[in-house]
Amino acid sequence: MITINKKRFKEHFRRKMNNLYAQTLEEASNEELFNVLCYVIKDMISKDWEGSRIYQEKAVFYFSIEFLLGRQLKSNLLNLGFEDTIRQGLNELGIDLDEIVESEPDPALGNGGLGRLAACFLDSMASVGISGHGYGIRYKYGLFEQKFVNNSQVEVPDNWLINSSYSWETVRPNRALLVKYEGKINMEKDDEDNLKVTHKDYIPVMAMPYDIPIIGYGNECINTLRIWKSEIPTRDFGKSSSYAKNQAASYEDALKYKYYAEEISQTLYPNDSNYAGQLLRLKQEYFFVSAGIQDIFRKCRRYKITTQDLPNKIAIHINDTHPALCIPEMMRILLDEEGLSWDESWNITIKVMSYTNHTILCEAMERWSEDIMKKLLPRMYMIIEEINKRYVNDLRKKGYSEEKVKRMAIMYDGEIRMANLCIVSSYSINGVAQLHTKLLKEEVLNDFYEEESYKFNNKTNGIAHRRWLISSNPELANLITKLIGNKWIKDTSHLKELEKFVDDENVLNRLEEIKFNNKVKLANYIKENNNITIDPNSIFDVQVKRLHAYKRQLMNILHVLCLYHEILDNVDLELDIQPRTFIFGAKAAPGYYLAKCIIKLINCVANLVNNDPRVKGKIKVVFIENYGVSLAEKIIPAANVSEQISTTTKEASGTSNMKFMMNGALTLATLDGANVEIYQQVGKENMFLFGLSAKQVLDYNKYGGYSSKDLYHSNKLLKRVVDDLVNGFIPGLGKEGREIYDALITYNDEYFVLRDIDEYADAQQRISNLYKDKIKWNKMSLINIANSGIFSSDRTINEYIEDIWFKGCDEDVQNN
Ligand code: 26M
Repeated sequence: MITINKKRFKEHFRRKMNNLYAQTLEEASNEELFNVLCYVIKDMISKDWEGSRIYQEKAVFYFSIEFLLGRQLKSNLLNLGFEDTIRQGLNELGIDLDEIVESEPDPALGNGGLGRLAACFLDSMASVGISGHGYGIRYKYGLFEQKFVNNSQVEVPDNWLINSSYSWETVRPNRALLVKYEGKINMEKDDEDNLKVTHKDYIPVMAMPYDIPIIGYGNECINTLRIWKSEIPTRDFGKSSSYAKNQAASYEDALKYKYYAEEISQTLYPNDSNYAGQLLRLKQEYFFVSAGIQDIFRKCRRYKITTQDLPNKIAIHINDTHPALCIPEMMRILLDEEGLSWDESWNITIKVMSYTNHTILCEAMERWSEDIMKKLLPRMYMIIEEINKRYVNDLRKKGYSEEKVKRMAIMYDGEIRMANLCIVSSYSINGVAQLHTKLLKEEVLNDFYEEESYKFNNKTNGIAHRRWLISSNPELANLITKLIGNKWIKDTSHLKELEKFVDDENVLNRLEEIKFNNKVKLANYIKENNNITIDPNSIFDVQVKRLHAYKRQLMNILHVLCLYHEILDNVDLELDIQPRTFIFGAKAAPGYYLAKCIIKLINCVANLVNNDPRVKGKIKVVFIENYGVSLAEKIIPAANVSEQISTTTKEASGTSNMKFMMNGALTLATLDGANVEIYQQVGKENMFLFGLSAKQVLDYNKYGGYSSKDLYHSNKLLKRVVDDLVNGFIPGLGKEGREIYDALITYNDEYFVLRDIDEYADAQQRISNLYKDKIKWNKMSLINIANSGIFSSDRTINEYIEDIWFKGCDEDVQNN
């Protein structure tokens, strides 16, 4: 256990300030204070943070093109158990820890769900105590900062490395590696008749590793997130002829080359659903994959692990298809560098790789043009081609129809299908919630499921409860510990014991009070940042997530418009409406026009409703700018209602649904993604369900039969709000209204907004009615918290460990 002593901490802190900045504490800015604190903590953990544990047991390497870490200070202090001592120590030095916490940059090296999940998994791998490490990219610019200008989204670059470094990271120039692009592949027989593969005339790019410590909760486990920065090679990596050639190039060529190299880790792609096929993206994918796989082999050589023993010593996890090139890259090293045969290499690779699918949206499936692959990564191309050839041969031997072979092939019609590559080459394929996995098995990947059903399994997502409950909602965490002790922190299944208090009015009142306090804090933030006054006594109804048509923020705002009409229609009657604040937070991919139109619509409706005196503040709409991890930590603890309203079948899992539940919000949901598991935990009487079933959606998609126009013409209230989009009723909304109108009416409402909105409105009405009965509401809230334990990512990670990583490939089953 790492221990801390207040007196020594204070001395250490002063000394570090002097070492780093040659100044006194009084002269330091908050950013400098943060940096100093960060370095002091790194000093304290440095003994425990070294690689020696690797290979004592099996090590897991989690490859992800995104890690949405969020701020680390609070979470590190919590996991180390240092928070109280450091808070006091700093206090005695005249420094407020909370101010330092707010000066930490928030590394936004991810888009949303997938990247945040990777960060929660790192926390849990360290906290359950396995040697589990992340490999990713150190983007110079993370996800853009969002600003609203004239109600529309404007993207500003996220310059998170403004001081060119990040205090948690340690750069390791000695461990830089070379990644090779383009060039030619030479195959020659050597004197002993062995095939020798060499890569000639390639463009070398250096991968520079930056390590971030990942600290486990209450144990000595400190793992590493290694993210790579791309640079021109600054030293000779062995016999790199191309490097020498580039040294001799003209000044202009040297600049071009510098740009070529540095561009690779420059920016995170801000897409989270649409595959676009840009060359630079493929460069990024190979960049961190090649560096990571080479790094793993280097470690294995250092610890004298034989290639045959690899499957017993390491597990490589592919987070969505973005790191799929792990497969051919591992094959390349085994074949070309280790000199193994194809069969030997394949048998090792397939026992090491596991893959998670995160989406069934067709447009998100990665496919790379064969021509691009051949030119940029010629050796990867050859290996994929060989994997495909052998696989397709096997399928044909089994007598499958050409139709079926076509569907299952890795390469087809000039394209490489990365999901197919992952499925064929991994021993485990998992979905991220029960329904999602079922859809993979029965619909999207059915051919593969019929072929190798033993590979498929479900791992319902989870969240780092230490960050999402203990750090972000300390009052609630303290209440829980006061009621049931602290066992739940290590094992969240103990939360169930809270159910004992379901009839305890003191506890219920305290729960309400804590929620109210969190709402006041959020209201203050919104006042300061948006200059909108909101009433903490109103229902805080929250939808925060990426903006996408399938997530149906549109249905939410159209319902707000319905309420607005209702108020105006009855302006003299003083309707007994439960006051509500509708809170939105969402970034749209910069190229996703419809999503941007919906952002503008929400902002315009907010202006209209918030400034109409006839509304008398009964409903308010707030769109919080620049939603991200740090904001989520402020918003989620303050929510009464959690909006999880995606078109059934479209949201693979969702994870904010779990965060809200754990913080005592009640869920308003379709039976989609992990909402199904929430329903299994609390029953329909403790949440608000509505909307089409999965089967209904699948049937509409297969057989047709849905007409949004018919609904629009037959439902007056619906027609009225849809017409509002185009008749000038919403000031400031221009052509964007038409775009949305067309999506709903002209293009037959792909996501069934109009089909579900009536039932949605009913569910909203039930919420309003229930909120009047505070005791009942608080009981439901308590039941939700008590049953949220299974959504800890510790549970998820333990399942990955048991069923996938440490179990490995079950050969007997495979041979059946
Ligand atoms: C692909 C190609 C080019 C550029 C970007 C991408 C891309 C980036 C991120 C595609 C998808 C990306 O993320 C998808 C995602 O976040 N999926 C979400 O994963 C969560 C964790 O499993 C689930 O909870 C969500 O339901 C799912 O939408």
